[in-house]
Formats: sequence, C-alpha cells, structure tokens
Amino acid sequence: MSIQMIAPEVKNVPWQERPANIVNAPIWRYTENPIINRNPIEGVARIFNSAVVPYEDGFIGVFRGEQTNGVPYVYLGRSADGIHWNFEKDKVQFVDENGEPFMPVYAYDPRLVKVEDTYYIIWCGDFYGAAIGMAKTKDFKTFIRIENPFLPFNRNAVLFPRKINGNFVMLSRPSDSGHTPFGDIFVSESPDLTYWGKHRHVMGRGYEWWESLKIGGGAAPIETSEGWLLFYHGVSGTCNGYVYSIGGAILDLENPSIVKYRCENFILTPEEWYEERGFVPNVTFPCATIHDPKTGRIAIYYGCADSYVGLAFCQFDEIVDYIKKHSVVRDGDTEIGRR
Ligand code: BMA
Repeated sequence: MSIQMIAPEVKNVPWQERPANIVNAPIWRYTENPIINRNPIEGVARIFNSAVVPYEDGFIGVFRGEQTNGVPYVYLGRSADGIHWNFEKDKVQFVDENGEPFMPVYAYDPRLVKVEDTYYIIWCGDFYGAAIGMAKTKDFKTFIRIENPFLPFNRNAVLFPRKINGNFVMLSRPSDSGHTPFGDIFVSESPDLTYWGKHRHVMGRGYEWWESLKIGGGAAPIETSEGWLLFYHGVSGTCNGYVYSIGGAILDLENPSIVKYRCENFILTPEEWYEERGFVPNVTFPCATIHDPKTGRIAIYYGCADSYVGLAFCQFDEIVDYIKKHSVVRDGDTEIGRR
C-alpha cells in the first residue's frame, strides 16, 4: 500500500507545478521568491524564519520581524493565498495567565502548531540565556504565555501536531547563547505543557558534510502512515562561515526518538540570490509547511539569508521516496536515545 499523509485537508495549498529540469531532490522553488521582501512593516527591516498555518478560509502566520533597532519580535500576518501577506503593525502582545502583559525580551524563529483546538507559538527568547518561549491562542487576539518549558540554553523547539500516547511532544535543540558550533535534536514529552520529561535523543549532527556542524528542528512534523516526516536544518561550517541547508527524515510514529529514514543528501541548499545574499548569507531555514493529504502537495516556508521568506514545493510521495531511497541511518539515529 502506498504511504498516506494523515492531516486535515487543505484545498488551497500555495502551488506551482514541478519544472522539468530537476536533477536532485524532487523539490522546487516558487518562481516569484522571495514572497516577503525587505522593510515589510514600518519599523521592521526584514522578515524571515517564520511559520504559517491554514486558518478560516486562508492562512495566518507568526513572523520573525527584525526591527530597525536590530531586536527580533513576533508579528502576526494574514493571507488569502499563502503567498501575499498583510502584517499587523504592532508586534504580538503576550500576556501571562492573569492577563497581565508578559513580553519576552526578544523573540525569534517562531513556529506555529495547532494541537487539538489551540494554536501554540514557540520561539527562541531570553531566559537568562537563549531558551524556548511558548504561548497559546485560540483566536489570534489573546496570546497567553506558558512559562518557560525548558531550561536554557535551547533553540528550535517545535511541537508535534498531536499528542502521542497521551502527551504533548516537542523537539528541541540544546545549544549555547551564541552561534552554537554543535547541536543535536532531542524530544521531550509533557502531559500538560508545564512539566516536561522523558527527554530523549532523536538525531545527531550528521556524518554528511552539509549537516556536520549542527542540526535543528524545522517545520512541525507531518504525520504519515510511515512515520513523522520532518524537514529540519543542517549546518556546515565552512572557511567563510556557516551554511544552512534543509534536510529530510522520517521518525517513528509512536516513538519519535527513533529515526526510521534520514536522507543523506540535503533536499535544498542555498543557490538563489535571495538565499546566498543577505544579512546572513547562505541560509535556508525551514519553519513550516502547508500540506494536503488529498493532492499530496506540500509547500515549505523557509527563511532565506536572514532577510526574506521563500516558498518551495514538493509532492508528498516523491519526497518520501527520495528520503527513503537516499536514507542512511546510524546507531545514534535508530536507538531509543535514553543512554
Ligand atoms: C541561527 C538562528 C537563526 C538564523 C541562523 C543563521 O543560530 O539564529 O535564526 O537564521 O542562525 O544566522
């Protein structure tokens, strides 16, 4: 039986047909990239590394807005087609459980995941060092922060879109507060989003050179009959600085610390001007997908060169086939990760 994607239907996934000339991974860029250009909001110089979900008849997203004073915050955007975005002028106003203002010092690389009837925003903020920030909303009007789930130093947290064995499940990447020259992906569980445990190692930085320095979770995993399809970022340290590429893996459904398939090749790497040139050159940084089980269409949203947002497309069956065909898993991947 062919592999199934298990997700709600999305009729209007942003899409462009596959060009004929693909020689590597079956993924192609939107020809009108970047979809978000510089100076998109007054006081915001760049939007990149951002996440979107289907909402009402269109889409809604949380965007990393680098303000003109250099401090990143989360901004809300809405779109009818997932390509053209309207942003709110003011940054998202977070409150605590009592409704009192509770703004992070800064917030970057937000992810946005719906679990049951609630939307969760997860970002990297300051908690006496780089750490995971988290908030919930049901209406995109009130954003209630959930107290810091993890100790510093940590980044790149992303929730799974459903509970597994009754618990919320989150990927994260322990780090330092700087330009972390190391990093593996871990998974943690929580019954209530307050108490986290069962921390397990998912996968380490790769043996392959494109991901040999560090890796980090990207888009929320997509449930499939074969496991959780994960688009993540892998980093190579070159003599001219870090290069961020996009990788693909499939994690065990019931026990996502086990990697079933891990593509030894990057599936996308900086090639276009908007990926190679910008505030930080050579960065492709996935944070979300819009995907539809019926058509098998997947649109990947990725930050480009810390300056823009780009869109890439792939067909579910083709990308899964490619990941499986080029899969190399090692002991650190396939073990349960609880040494
Ligand atoms: C990482 C994060 C990302 C950024 C990347 C490249 O450490 O800060 O937000 O895209 O570096 O600068």
